[in-house]
Amino acid sequence: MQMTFRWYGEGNDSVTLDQIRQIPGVEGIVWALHNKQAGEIWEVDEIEEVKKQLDKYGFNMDVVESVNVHDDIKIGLPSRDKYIENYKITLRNLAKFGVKVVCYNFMPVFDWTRTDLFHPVGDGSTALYYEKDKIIDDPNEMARYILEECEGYTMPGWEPERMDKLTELFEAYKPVTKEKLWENLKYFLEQMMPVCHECDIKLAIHPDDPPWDIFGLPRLLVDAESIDRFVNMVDDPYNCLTLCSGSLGANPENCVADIIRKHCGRIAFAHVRNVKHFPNGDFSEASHRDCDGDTGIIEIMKAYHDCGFDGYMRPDHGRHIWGEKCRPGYGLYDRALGIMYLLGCWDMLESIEKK
Ligand code: DNO
Repeated sequence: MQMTFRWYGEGNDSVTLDQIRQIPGVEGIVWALHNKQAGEIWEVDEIEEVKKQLDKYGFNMDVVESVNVHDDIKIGLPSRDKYIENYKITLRNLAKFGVKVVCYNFMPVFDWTRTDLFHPVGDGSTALYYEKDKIIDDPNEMARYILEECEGYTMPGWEPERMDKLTELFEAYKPVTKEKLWENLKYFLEQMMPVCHECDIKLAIHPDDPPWDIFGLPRLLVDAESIDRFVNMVDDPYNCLTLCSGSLGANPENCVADIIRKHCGRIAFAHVRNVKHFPNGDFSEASHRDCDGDTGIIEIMKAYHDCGFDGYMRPDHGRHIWGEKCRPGYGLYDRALGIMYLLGCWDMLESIEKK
């Protein structure tokens, strides 16, 4: 397993590479060109610039999160082929710098969705929170709220340019049933696989977060069954998963450790995060410590260890603690604590195995 840490880039993150270097065990930075719109080509000189920054601190740049997929590909419009060609060029450019895994998602319109970005946890910290009843409301309202509450940061998938076109986007997605979306995902993957082989880059889909339909939009990767369908639909070692325990774990019916045991060979990238459920279906994100949530972090780490997982891992969202001002879910302190917890579990499992 290789531990990594997500970083939004110079001038775009409250956390610095110098700080990340001081967290034990971090080998690579999970990065992206966050100024790029979905569908745009990532140019060699832009990638090289990031490489230089990471090299200074001895970090690898093996994992990109994310190269976003243009809505025309998800909707299945004729213009998708142009965007698919751009995606291929981007992969080829990334391969020049040794990138090994590209994370992406296939969620219509929105990326991950929460109703409260700074919800009090009860100990003075705050965390991302999802209140089921708030989601039935107007998505325009939600978008406005998200943009206002981001403390000047743009959330992935909630870029202002896209939010301006929300009504149009919803209209365009109207004919896209769940089955159609599966078909469009298959089309995209079948186009990409030869390039992934050529470039030795694994495409690793992020599950839908939360793992159910929202605002009437279909969502695909939500449970064990849909993950089986995904890996079998394009049965290729380069068609992989970013297994996000917090996304899947938002549904108490999902057993993330079982999914890991079944598909470990197809998990290229592990997001480890803990979620606490409430009886009415709301959930709050929690610290990585197993007993602070319901996701089963220890079982998850055991599953990865038992399966000999040799992919990349990162702590996922953290709480906002010690008064830190940061991108929602992406501060330094709680994610650093998360890493120490995950590495603590891992080192213990290793030492038991060696005895
Ligand atoms: C949330 C992230 C997601 C993820 C994208 C991948 O914090 O895990 O935004 O990066 O869904 O495309």
